[in-house]
Amino acid sequence: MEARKTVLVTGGAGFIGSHLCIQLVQKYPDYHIINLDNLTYAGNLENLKPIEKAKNYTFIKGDIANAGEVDQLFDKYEVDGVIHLAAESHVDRSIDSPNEFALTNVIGTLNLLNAAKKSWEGKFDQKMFYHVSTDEVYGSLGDTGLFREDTPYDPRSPYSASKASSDHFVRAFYHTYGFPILISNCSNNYGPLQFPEKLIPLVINNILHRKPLPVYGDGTNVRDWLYVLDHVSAMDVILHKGKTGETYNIGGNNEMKNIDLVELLCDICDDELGRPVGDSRKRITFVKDRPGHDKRYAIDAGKIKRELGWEPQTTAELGFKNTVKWYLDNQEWLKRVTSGAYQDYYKKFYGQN
Ligand code: NAD
Ligand code: TDX
Repeated sequence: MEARKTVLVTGGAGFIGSHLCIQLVQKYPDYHIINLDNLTYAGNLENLKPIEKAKNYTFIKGDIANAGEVDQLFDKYEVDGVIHLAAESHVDRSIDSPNEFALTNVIGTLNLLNAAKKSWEGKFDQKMFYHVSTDEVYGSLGDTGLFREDTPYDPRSPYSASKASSDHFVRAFYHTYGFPILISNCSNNYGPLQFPEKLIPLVINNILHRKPLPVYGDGTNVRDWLYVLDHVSAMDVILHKGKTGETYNIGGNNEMKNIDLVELLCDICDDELGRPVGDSRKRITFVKDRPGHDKRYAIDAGKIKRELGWEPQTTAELGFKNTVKWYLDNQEWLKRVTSGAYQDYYKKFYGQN
């Protein structure tokens, strides 16, 4: 992508999207960054305070599942690139209400593809649709092995099924219409601004309030953790250097069993909070397992390193410490997002949500 471009980020008020918007707006003053987000429970404009008044940034409240709204945006703006993150993203919620995941993650993606294709007809060579996906589409690993870009898809939760389906539609547009696409499949992100339904902020929040720390099953499930700003730098590199039609896996080279991670968080928190050694570990509680709980995710991120020169920069030690510190220093943020006060504000501001 060249300079002076209009880049549409979808889901830019969520965890990863807000870090991405801040980075793009500040690093590329020549770009116009448009953030399209429906402000679901996971979207929080407070996350975007550092850029809310920036001249090269526009926020639009809109629903990707509404084709009319998406078409209107593409009629109004000459969009050059899309980085598509908007999604329902929590596996546990997908087990409860799979249809919402199909609507946003599949139909929403299709609406964006249709609108971009119509608007970009005749100029595909100057455009890019970058779809941000997850390693969960590859399914579940045993004790060994890594997900590669050519690992067959085997999604096992409604969430990962919806993400897999959206990946297939994006690739289908490339093969069928020559539509310009990029896809990345990333492992578990962590860092500031993550909604406290996900393991790491949930555990930190519960430690703070001396509540039980729920570990699903026996705690031996493994995730590969990547600091969110490393994901942002990978997306930046892929957008600018990625080869049209290609998929890149992004990972942290940082596999951990859930129980080991929760114990580590307990220890960092106790240290930071001046609590006795071992105090929080006493509240670890093994609870009923997540249905269909994928055993292990692990990424081979060799392709993006070889071809685009990207690898994670943040060590686990620094990343987890920074993350814990951020939540401890931002307890008001935690309080607001868990109380739903920010949802009430949006309802008042936008009339509905
Ligand atoms: P998130 O849940 O924090 O944020 C999602 C954002 O999308 C929210 O701001 C929400 O308001 C918005 N959104 C939801 N439905 C919408 C709709 N219908 N129209 C417009 N906006 C809508 O998610 P996240 O963790 O930041 O993940 C972002 C993307 O990255 C997702 O596509 C996810 O699948 C992918 N991903 C996440 C991780 C991770 O560990 N969090 C890892 C790999 C890939
Ligand atoms: O309370 C909990 N206890 C627990 O043991 C929660 C919320 C989770 N877990 C386990 C389940 C997982 O093995 O911890 C692990 C991480 O869980 P989540 O934070 O819910 O993440 P996960 O299901 O692995 O999915 C995440 O990474 C990939 C994101 O939510 C997805 O959007 C992303 O695609």
